[in-house]
Amino acid sequence: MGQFIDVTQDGPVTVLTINRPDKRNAMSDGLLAEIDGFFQAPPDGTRVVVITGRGGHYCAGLDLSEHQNRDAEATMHHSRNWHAVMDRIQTGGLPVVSAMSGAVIGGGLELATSTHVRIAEPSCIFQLPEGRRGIFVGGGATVRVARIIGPDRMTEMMLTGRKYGTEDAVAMGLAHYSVGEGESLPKAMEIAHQIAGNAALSNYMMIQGIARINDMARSDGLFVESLCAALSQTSPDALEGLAAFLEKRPPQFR
Ligand code: 1HE
Repeated sequence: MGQFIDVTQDGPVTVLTINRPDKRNAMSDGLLAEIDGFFQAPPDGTRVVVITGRGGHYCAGLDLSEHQNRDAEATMHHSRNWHAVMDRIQTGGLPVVSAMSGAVIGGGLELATSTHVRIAEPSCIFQLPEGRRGIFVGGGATVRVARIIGPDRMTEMMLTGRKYGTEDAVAMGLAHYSVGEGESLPKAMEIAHQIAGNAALSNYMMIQGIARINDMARSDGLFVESLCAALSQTSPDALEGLAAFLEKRPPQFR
């Protein structure tokens, strides 16, 4: 619990709810610090995290009322801090599922694309309106959003400031699931529990490995894939997973 986030646990799944509905869950420095604190020390027993927003919006991006007061040096540090927090979410080792409605705008889209499974309701608005605000992205979109939809499409998205709806977002990969109104959190919980049933080391390798390998040269990536395979396939969970399959029973991982 914090001033801007609520945290609840359902077995191995911990739900982080952004709780600034009066500001459409805009990302103030205080909110970013609380999200960072959560991921630095997730509650004991957490195997998967779900992020959602209260009040019909996921996150309306950078808190623009705070942005007005920063000089260039402070803005640079602010952007680098966003990068550190978003990196911690993406490659901290825990799978993170986003249950999204309403605004997934600017920094909200940067947050979403740091998470691994994204579920969108019909009310979702995916937008990068920075050009209309006289600013630029700074929370990692040029890397994460551009790698999902491509730099060409991201340039067009930013130049026009267009709003993509859920079906387009799924087609482009900004979201992975389209669900009905009010269904994103139940679907996120279902998927999160399913992911929590995987071997923890396999999940860790997926979170740590795939995005990093995508940054590497082909030969380096293939070598690191072999290292990931060597570590996971010689773990106790691999013995259990393979035995469970052959014995036609569900696996019991650590
Ligand atoms: C905010 C913010 C915000 C709402 N910072 N206060 N993000 C944006 O450019 C998105 C700006 N927000 C919007 O486009 C709209 O607010 C929404 C489409 C999300 C929702 O519309 P609506 O009609 O439901 O609400 P509203 O009346 O516009 O806003 C309600 C309140 O939330 C209002 O405050 P109030 O005190 O007048 O009640 C708004 O000022 C406040 N609010 N969004 C601050 N973003 C790391 S760099 C990333 C760069 C970016 O993220 S740029 C994109 C920023």
